[in-house]
Amino acid sequence: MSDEAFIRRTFELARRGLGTTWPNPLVGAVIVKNDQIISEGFHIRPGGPHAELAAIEAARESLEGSTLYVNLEPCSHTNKLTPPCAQRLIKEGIRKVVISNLDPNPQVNGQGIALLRAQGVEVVHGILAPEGEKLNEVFFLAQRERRPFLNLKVAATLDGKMALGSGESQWITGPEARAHVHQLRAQHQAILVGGGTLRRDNPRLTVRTPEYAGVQPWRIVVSRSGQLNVSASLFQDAHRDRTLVYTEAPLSFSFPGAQVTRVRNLRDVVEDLFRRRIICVMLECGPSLSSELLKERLLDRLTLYQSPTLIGRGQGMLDHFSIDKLSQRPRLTEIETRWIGEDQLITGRVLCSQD
Ligand code: AOF
Ligand code: ZN
Repeated sequence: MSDEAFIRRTFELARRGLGTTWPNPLVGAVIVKNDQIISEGFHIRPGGPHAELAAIEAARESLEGSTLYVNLEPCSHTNKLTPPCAQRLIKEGIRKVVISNLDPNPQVNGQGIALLRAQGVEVVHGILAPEGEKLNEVFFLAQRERRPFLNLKVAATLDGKMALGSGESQWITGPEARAHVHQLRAQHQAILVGGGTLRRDNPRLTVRTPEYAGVQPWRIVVSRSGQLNVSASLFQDAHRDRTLVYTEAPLSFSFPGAQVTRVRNLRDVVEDLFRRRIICVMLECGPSLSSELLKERLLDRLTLYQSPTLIGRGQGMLDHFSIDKLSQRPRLTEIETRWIGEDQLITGRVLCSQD
């Protein structure tokens, strides 16, 4: 098998950690001897073994002279409980390490590779690097921009409407798309809504899909007025310790202080989320908050469930966003589409214009 094929396998393994590794990256590793995979591993959760260590520990034979494939540069930082992976690979007698991406984490960032090379380990990197970057788009953006990655999820009609003028919005998309949203929730570290959505829909923002039983992302409410309903599910249900509130004016009721933060703007919100090590956020907010986030250039991905129906006059998904020239249009890149029941899922990275 080629280097590309083994690296592709590390991507597959890494993806098994999707939803549980945050704020850590998705990492898979395979160990190869005589062109055969002798062991595999992946990172499952923060505090747990890194992918390389999981693969080493799963091996049933000596690793002397073997090659390790891993999608992210092995770590070299020492301010933690377990020794850095690079040192461990050297100790095991691994002769060659093949990597997709360098680790942008300033504590690693090339030093893992330097450590391996200094000890005579052959290192190759950059294999399928664009695919590796895509797999870890959240981790890479968070490391580089010191803020969380925001994925806006919208259910809208062909003419871009999320609701009637009256506010009625249940349901725009079919049952398959709605089930898919629950899987998507489980893959994110947090789900964010605005105060308006909370008052109108009283959403639970729970994951209700059997294969993700036990997974509960953080729930985040962003409000200007602080006028929220204390009886809302997010403040009362069994997961209320997983609810965070960001508000400009004081909150209208009392809620544990560590979960309530006064902010001046959306930049303050994302800064605080990053400080709390929350880096992968799904937005389920309405047109005004979505529009404001787009204006602030804080939308990183759009995940649109598009129903093959029309509403005409109603609430557009970005009704409060506007531009002066067509050249200023934000654009989706790296688009993927597929059908989910009767609806089409369209997702891509949001690229804001330089104008
Ligand atoms: C992972 N899993 O498989 C690899 C990582 O907090 P720590 O000590 O677990 O270190 C996390 C950092 O280690 C992470 O930000 C990344 O830079 C590096 N590599 N992390 O969680 C892994 N290989
Ligand atoms: Zn490591």
